[in-house]
Amino acid sequence: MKEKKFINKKNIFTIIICILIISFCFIYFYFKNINVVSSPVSENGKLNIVNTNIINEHGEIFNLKGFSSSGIQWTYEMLTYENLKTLKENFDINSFRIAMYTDENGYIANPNFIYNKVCDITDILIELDLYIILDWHILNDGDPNIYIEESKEFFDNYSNKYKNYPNILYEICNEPNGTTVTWNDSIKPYAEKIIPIIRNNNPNSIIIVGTPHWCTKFSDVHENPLNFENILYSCHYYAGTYLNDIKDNIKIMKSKNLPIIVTETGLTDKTGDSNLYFDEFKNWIDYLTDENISWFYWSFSNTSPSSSLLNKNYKYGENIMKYLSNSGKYILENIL
Ligand code: IDC
Repeated sequence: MKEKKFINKKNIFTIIICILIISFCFIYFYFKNINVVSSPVSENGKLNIVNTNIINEHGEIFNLKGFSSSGIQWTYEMLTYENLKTLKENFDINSFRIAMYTDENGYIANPNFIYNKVCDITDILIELDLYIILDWHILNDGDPNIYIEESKEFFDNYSNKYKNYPNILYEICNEPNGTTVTWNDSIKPYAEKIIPIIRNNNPNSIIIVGTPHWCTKFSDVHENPLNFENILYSCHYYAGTYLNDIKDNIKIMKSKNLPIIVTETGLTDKTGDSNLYFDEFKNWIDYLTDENISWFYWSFSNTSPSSSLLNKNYKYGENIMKYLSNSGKYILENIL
């Protein structure tokens, strides 16, 4: 009887198919586990505002999405290269907002210390190729004119130092508030003094201006807008604090060619520490995405129990992904 050869045509074919399948599986699982690291600033360059959109240097619509820090006077130790890199890679953000409080032991109390911290964090974010919002975070000091001299000095120094980097957007007053703090008499005149100082160093930079009543009221703004190019008006929205007319107001702003950016939004109510309002938040983010409105989640911190991305057990130096709060997990799984 003729012995059957093991190496016949049929077997060779089967062996080749097996090798191909094994190689394919290997390549697939190898690359699946590697985060594809994005390069937002290298790819999109200097941003500009055209009508109500942010446009990249190729003329395409570009939306910023990222996290805001909490007050850096409390959280600078967690704003390290490692943590911000982990954040970028796992959440696929293209930007980060540095919240530099004026009051509450922030810039006004320790200008040199805080300025150096801001520069350290800015340098890290530049290295990570992220866009950066530098936020002059007024809050208890509801009128931006209270510290206008400090603001002039700060923005002159900072915009001069970083004038060659397309990464930076300047937010000149976080949340103006208080019954006497109006758009026409307080915020607009303040902006008209600060904007030329920044533009003198960095002529085409994007500047973000806070709006009255903690960035929720726009009627005076669209009656009397700023007369500068490349301006974004800031709107803040927290899912548990119902603002029924917010979308109507944004629509009016857009119809007058006044662009909006959401430099703070959160899953909680405006206290930053309440139940989480998942459905409301998801609807809001879907709306912002449809409308091409950029947004920043408040906040990358472990300071405020429910809105913070990390829970309070997080210790500096540990891997942030092990300490995601319920908010952090929700954002990771459902939003970004
Ligand atoms: C909160 C911080 C909290 C801090 C408090 C007071 O989460 O740790 O104690 O400020 O400084 C804002 C503000 C922002 C608030 C946030 C949540 O811009 O500073 O942060 N919020 O309350 N506007 C609406 C909500």
